[in-house]
Amino acid sequence: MDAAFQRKNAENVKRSIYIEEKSTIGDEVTLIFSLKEEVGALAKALRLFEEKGVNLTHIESRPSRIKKGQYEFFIDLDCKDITSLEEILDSLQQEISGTIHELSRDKKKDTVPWFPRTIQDLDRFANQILSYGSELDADHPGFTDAVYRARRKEFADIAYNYRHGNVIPRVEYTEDEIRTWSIVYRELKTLYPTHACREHNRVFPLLEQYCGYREDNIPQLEDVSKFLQSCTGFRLRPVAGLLSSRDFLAGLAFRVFHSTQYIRHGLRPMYTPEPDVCHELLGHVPLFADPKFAQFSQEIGLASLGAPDEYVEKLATVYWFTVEFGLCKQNSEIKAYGAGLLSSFGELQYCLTNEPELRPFDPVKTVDQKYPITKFQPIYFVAESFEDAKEKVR
Ligand code: HBI
Ligand code: NLE
Ligand code: FE
Repeated sequence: MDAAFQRKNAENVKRSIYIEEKSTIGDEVTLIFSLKEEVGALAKALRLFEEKGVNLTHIESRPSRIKKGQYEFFIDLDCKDITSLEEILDSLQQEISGTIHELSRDKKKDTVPWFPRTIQDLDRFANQILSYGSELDADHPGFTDAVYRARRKEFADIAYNYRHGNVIPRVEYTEDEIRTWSIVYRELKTLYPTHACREHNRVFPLLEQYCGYREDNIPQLEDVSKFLQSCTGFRLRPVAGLLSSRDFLAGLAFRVFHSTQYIRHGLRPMYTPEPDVCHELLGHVPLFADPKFAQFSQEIGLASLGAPDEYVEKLATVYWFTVEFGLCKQNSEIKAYGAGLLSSFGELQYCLTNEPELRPFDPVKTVDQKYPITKFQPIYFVAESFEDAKEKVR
């Protein structure tokens, strides 16, 4: 920003004319000004633009709702020369005593990122999957397993074809897949009573009762989604793999949880870096059935809608250290409530040993903490309660 512009800008702010940051010359500018209703007022105003050779590309008028007897003019113009524009704005204000509100001098910069406004809009980004997905990364145990890869593609296709409102297709899981599930289920169930938070332990028996949670059965997303809807209004939506943080968090704003349907490779049941059906159903689902936790999750989602990238990244970090890897205090003990812990019998054990570092959850500090995504976390943040975490994040 050059000094002259900065000065001008400061003056304009004092005169209650709001001018956005200067941008490359040649951009479209949008502004609103209001004029007293009198013969020739608009013509006089427009002449100012004409004199400076500024081309107006759009003009609309409406009666002012705030100032009786005044009209507001909404105009777009092509601004080739920033100094001319400054002079026009000055004249407009001084000679015609109009009030000016400049909306935008740089459309690109001001543009709010697209975000879903309705739950149906979530159909738009279901196909934008990052790194993992049906194309596995080279260090994945399933990378060289052709059968596993083909299977992953089947799951990806279900997700790609899914539209909001559809019944989530049921999947017949193979013997191998059920064997992997059994191992994960059995190991985790022995840890939950001592390692999981009380909310998780409260809901788990209901999932066994109503949703087919059993050692020898992988529950169906459709059944679980219906159950969740009856508890907190959260629903599941099948997804082929990792979504961007922005897309993923946007789902939460509508109480939609994007859920994978495939299962981890049988070679490494203890821990996988990518979400799979064990992670979603055993880690996330029990907590989304809890009203306080559901509210906390939705609020993170709502805050992300239309937010700038840096802001979304911070929210994703909060999400990571709470919803994914959070620990909390319960009756002077520390318990796991993060889904990444509750679905990995390796990390669930590890997180309550002396090995990792524990810090109090404080969004101001937590948002800037870096974290690894393919190994056990070196640092966990401990929340006082979901309520407390929610208040702090707010
Ligand atoms: N995508 N499908 C899916 N599942 C997740 O759990 C997930 C995601 N994208 C990003 C993400 N989680 C978080 O780690 C944050 O970036 C929001
Ligand atoms: N590490 C978790 C697990 O093995 O279940 C998955 C984490 C997904 C973010
Ligand atoms: Fe997760």
